Amino acid sequence: YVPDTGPRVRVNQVGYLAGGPKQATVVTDATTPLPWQLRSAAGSVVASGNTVPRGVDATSGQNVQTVDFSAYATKGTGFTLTADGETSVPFDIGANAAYEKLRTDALSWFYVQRSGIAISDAIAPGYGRAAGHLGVAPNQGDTDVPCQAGVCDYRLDVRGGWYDAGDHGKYVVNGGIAAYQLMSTFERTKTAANSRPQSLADGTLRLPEHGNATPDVLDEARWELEFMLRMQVPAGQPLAGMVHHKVHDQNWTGLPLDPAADPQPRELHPPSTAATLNLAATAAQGARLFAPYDKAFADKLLAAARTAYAAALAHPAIYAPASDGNGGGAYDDADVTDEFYWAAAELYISTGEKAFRDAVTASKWHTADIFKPEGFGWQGTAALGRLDLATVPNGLPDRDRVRQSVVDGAKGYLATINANPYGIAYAPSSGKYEWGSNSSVLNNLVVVATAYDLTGAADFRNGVVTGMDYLLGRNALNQSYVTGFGERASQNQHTRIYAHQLNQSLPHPPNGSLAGGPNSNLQDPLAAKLLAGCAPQFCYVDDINSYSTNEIAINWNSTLSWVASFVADQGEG
Ligand code: 9MR
Repeated sequence: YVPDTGPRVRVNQVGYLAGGPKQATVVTDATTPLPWQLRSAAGSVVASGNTVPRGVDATSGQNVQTVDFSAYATKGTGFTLTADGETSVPFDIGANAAYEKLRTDALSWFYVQRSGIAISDAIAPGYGRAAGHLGVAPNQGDTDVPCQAGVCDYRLDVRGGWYDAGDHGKYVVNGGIAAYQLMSTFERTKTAANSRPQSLADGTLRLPEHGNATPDVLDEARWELEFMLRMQVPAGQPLAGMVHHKVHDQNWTGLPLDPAADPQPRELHPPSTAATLNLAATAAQGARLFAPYDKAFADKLLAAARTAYAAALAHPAIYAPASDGNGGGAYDDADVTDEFYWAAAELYISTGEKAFRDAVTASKWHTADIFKPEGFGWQGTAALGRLDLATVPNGLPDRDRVRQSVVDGAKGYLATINANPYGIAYAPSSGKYEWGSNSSVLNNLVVVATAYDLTGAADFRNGVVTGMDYLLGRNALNQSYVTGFGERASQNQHTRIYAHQLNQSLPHPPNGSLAGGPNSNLQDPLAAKLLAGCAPQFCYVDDINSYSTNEIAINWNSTLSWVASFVADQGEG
């Protein structure tokens, strides 16, 4: 299998901010500098220079050179870049509008992933469908769901939330980080100097809650928070206050499958300490953010967060096992000390109470170097607490040190971006890319962006903007990983709903859908067959069957939303 990688000059296929950094990568045999030309849509050369040889890049195995045309700052569309006899796909200069669209599309993506509500074709043209999992035949859930055998003898109404990814499972661990990142996208507008709250206000996204005077991004996060609240074990039951880890089908289903047509029995899986702390953290975060808009909901969130945190303290080591992976993902985690830190941090920020502050400062995560090359994610959440302690006002005695730790972490990621000839913000020490690597790239960019918000130092902002180039086409595959953005964009991601590749009467995933991205471990049969021996950047195929390289997921679109929102806020054309 040899992928079609198109022209050897690799650019951000969406475009560059007029006032931002502008870099490209040339795949070539040449080891000495080559002349390059930037051409306008009309074909005239508007800038030129020489490439910089970068040698053989370990992430791709390619000999590459880089182009820096940052000095050219005139807006326009249809530019091309030529070097070594090859011409790039066309791109824009002055891409702010594209990033505004990316912000809106990436965030509006969550509405069409909603469970338990009919998706309106008027709101999401082409994506209307019946409500999924409201107990209407052939669905068997989620309004009255039993536990797995032997787990509990009550039933719960766990309707709502988002479908996690290409499957119809709903997982509290992963719902947590995704809801957090949507709320954080909003909370950033309260703390970052250059942010634009009006871009996330009521009426900005494609969702049904317009006119309720609540920012749309919070309405979307609330859809998941309400589900997570329903997953909490009721008072009077064993393990009251703990939170069920997940609800999903008894067995895996095939593709495509409309959620409303899923005939599988649904089951509640056991509570876990990790899920309980995901609710504690996000409900505490939500309590402070919803307070101005819906005091009763904010109070309910805070009460649930307190109950959950207390339950987790009482049951600190109930771990979701890796073996529980039939019919849904395991989301296993055998170390929840980082979730304890995150939850304590959110509770402390929202309440100011000493007990939570003491839990924060006593945690090993409070002073640990948490900004590792691998980055944070659903399983490692300490960074979520640290980032909020750094950005959201609070009374921590060592707050300056906390803020400095984020800046120091960001410097590491910035060095990674600058060292890689494709500007990749992710360099795991194993040398291998993991499942959902694109989300790791983005989560690292969140840290760099936060350092910009904390310091105003332009290097950090430029690093984030350059880091986006990789996801939007400046890479070994010449692949934009976001549907609808760029000439050569992913559009066959693994999903039961938008399975156009399998049934052409179904749509492709909506614009703004992020693919999981290259995964060196080739954990699905198609990838294993096609991609054996791949260098990290080549471990990807835009095929619906490759769930380990090409799925969609809520925790991936949430970080895309955060970073797209940050870049859109930079303006600069
Ligand atoms: O994103 C998850 C990744 O970190 C894990 O390595 C992988 C295997 O356990 O699971 C991924 O999450 C999937 C989940 O288990 C089920 N829904 C789809 C998710 C995205 O692929």
